[in-house]
Amino acid sequence: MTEFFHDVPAPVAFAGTDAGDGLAYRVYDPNRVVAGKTMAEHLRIAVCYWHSFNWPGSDVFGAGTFDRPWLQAGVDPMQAAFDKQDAAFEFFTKLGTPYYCFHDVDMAPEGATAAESGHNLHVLVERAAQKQAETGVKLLWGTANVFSHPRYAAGAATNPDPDVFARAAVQVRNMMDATHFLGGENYVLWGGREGYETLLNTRLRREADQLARFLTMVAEYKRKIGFTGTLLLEPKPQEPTKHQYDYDSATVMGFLERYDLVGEYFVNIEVNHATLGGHSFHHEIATALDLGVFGSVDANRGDPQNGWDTDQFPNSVEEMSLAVYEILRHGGFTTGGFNFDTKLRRQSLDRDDLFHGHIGGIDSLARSLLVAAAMLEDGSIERFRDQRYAGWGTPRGERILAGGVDLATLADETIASGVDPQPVSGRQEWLENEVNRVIWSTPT
Ligand code: XLS
Ligand code: NI
Ligand code: NI
Repeated sequence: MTEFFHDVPAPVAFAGTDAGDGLAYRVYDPNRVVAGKTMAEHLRIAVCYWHSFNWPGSDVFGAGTFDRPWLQAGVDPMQAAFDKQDAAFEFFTKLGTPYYCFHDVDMAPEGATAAESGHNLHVLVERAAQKQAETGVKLLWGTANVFSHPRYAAGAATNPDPDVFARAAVQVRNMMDATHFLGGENYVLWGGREGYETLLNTRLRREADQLARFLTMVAEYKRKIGFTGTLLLEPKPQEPTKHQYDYDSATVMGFLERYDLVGEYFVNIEVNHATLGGHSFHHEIATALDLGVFGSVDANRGDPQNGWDTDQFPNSVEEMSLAVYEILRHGGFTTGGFNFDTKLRRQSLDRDDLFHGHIGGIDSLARSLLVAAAMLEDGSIERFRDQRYAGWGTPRGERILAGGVDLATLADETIASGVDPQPVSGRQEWLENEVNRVIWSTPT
């Protein structure tokens, strides 16, 4: 087997912040113990197959720019898929990350019929199992791409045509089988085209009922095959559709409640999708955790000036520290992890650019983990929050919340007692300074 990343020594090692400008981890030391677990156990990093190996660097205005020989026209599709898989596992191994994620069509070429596509997938998945056994790399999640093929232009589960729903069922059934067979820890459904372009041709209630029916069938099939991983929905507000139904974590939770699916599905939150929805990443993480629906993360960020999914490598320690803080505070990931659903920029042509992108992102997460652990240990933010809500822990607060008093009684009692509450500072600037104090003072 010829090496694709032949200029990169294997594997990329931890070299500390004094490392030169070559390929090395400056903060991420997989075996370093932080807050009771190793960095690798906390972060559970995954590399995505699609942007890194199945995307040629094209955009809406131009052709592919990357050096990905298996994507060239005229190569035999199965041989190309084997070469791509070899390069992908070489990359995972050299990067030293424990997990990867893929869609069916990233790994296996689509055939002329559903049966032929299923066969191709089967061949590639058997080969992936072999590669996983050889390298020790594991599958964080699998997913089916039911949004790229023209048949899905009007949605998969939400399509006006039941035959399209049925074709999506074929792909999802096959990918759930594949994920189960490969020991995947989660199964993701991103509703790329489960939304609308115009309300003029759309029946909202019907499409929601169809989506719920599909998700119910998926949850039943999970039990039928004995898959013990987590089912994850990936919220996104728009792109490619004008409006996507799984808009954000709170919308997903409302949908799960409406269709009796609470406990069956959790969310895979993407930094860039949170910001496209007009939220901070911190907001989406805190909301999902508080709603009990948090599952996993796609760590790629957006560009603050662009209104689309730029899928850039995470590099803001402040942004990621606040999210990791909330995750740690709730006990960390269970089956989830940080997937790099990240894209290189179209001008990043060298093979080692793929390493630089991932290494920088992983180091930023590792640094954020150190800061988050220090924030937790320091405790000043939680102390402040506890104090701010302390009134609700008094008998008076508890009586109100427990339903021990009705509106009129409460009003009458309040008038009689002459209660006159005074505004209290929210201390936002002090809290922001506290975060920076920890960021600046945490050693690497
Ligand atoms: C697209 C999504 C997609 C999912 C997997 O914006 O992020 O890549 O993660 O289908
Ligand atoms: Ni995305
Ligand atoms: Ni994603």
